[in-house]
Formats: sequence, structure tokens, C-alpha cells
Amino acid sequence: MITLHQYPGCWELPSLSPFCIKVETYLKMTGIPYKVVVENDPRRGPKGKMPVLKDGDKIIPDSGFILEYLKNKFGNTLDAHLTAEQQAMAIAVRRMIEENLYFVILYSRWIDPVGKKFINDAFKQFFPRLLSPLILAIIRRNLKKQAHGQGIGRHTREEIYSIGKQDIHAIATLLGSNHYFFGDKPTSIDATVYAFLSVIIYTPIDNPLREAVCNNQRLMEYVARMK
Ligand SMILES: N[C@@H](CCC(=O)N[C@@H](CS)C(=O)NCC(=O)O)C(=O)O
Repeated sequence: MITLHQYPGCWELPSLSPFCIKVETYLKMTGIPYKVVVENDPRRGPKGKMPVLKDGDKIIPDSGFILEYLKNKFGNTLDAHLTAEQQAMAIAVRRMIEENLYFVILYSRWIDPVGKKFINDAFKQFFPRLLSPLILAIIRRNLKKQAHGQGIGRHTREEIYSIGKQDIHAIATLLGSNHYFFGDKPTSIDATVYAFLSVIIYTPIDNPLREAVCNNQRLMEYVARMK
């Protein structure tokens, strides 16, 4: 049996991590049987991040490599009909979401003063009571370093949300009036798009990024359709 190792859920989210939700969404879309193992500590994964997939003695970290593994093992049923251009577009959109929009989400949760206290209150349940302030401070310091290294953390709050809103606008424009990203049938890029939009919507912290998604009826209908 395949096991998906991922962070716990909170609010309406099955996991706190969009990368974990992406993999679980893909597993559900394809009907591949799996079990979830909840992890609180990224150091338990070989690359120091979650998600991690285990299949017998195989251990696969990273959502991108996990989907590749699943496609090789069970067949690429969702994407078989996509043209070469659509496959290229899926890679470009995935990189925009995972390598850029992700860091705006990270900022909104962990660095933006509006999100900071809220995240502390919501996440302290996952750690021993006396240790949780220390653990949350360590996580925040590490994520701040990542945001600075990636570059987003060097901008002002206003600039960061303006960058995030551009990505949301691009996603909404590409989706247009389609039911799914590439038309009437869901494909694997929908697992990524859905995962990240749902994290923005269901993390109940008011900020310009969440407002941009919640005010877009087509994106809200898309998320409801994928749920
Ligand atoms: N490229 C990785 C990214 C995974 C990732 O960034 N996971 C975050 C949670 S959303 C994590 O575990 N971070 C822990 C850390 O950086 O210490 C993937 O696609 O799985």
C-alpha cells in the first residue's frame, strides 16, 4: 500500500501544505489507493521537506517526483491526451505557482504581521504545549531565510501582494471559462492549481491575495468543482 507522508490538516484543508494537498488530490483524481501518515517534522523526509511517498521499500520525496513516479507506475491516464504545447504550458504554470506564488503564500502566513499571530494560534496545537512557542519561532526563522534567499522576502508587503495578484490574474485568465485547466477533463496540472488556490481560500487570514481569489467567481467555482 502506498503511504503519503504529509503535514496535518487545519481549517478545511486536508494538509497545511499545498504540495501535500497536490499529491493527495492527484491520488484521488486517479483512484490510486493510498493511506496518509501525518508528520509534523520535515526532517523525517530525506530532503527535509514534505510530502514524501513510500511504496514498499521505495521512498520518494518531492511532489513533482512523486507524480512522475505515480505516472510511471500506474500510467499517465490524466494527461495522455494533452498536446506538446499543453504539456509545456502545464510546466510553465506549475513553476509559476510552486516557485513564485508559493513564496507569496509563505509570506502571508509566516511573515506578514497580519498572518503571524493567527498562524501561531492555529499551529500551536501540533506541538507540545510548552515547546510550541520555541518550535514556531524556529520554523518562522527558517522560512524567513527561505523567503529572503528566494527574493520575495526583500520586497515590501505591497509589492509582494502585487506579485501574488499577478499570478492569480494569470491563472484566472488561462482558466477562462473552462471547467478544468485544459477544458472539460481534469488533468494533473489541476491538482497543483487546486491545491494552491484552496490553501489561499481556506487559510482564513484576510490579505490582498486571498481577496483576489475570493472575489473571482470563476476561480471559486473551479475550486468548488475540484473539491
Ligand atoms: N519542491 C517540493 C517543495 C515541498 C515544500 O516546500 N514543502 C514545505 C511545506 S509546504 C516544507 O516541508 N517545508 C519545510 C522546510 O522548509 O523546513 C515539493 O514539490 O514537494
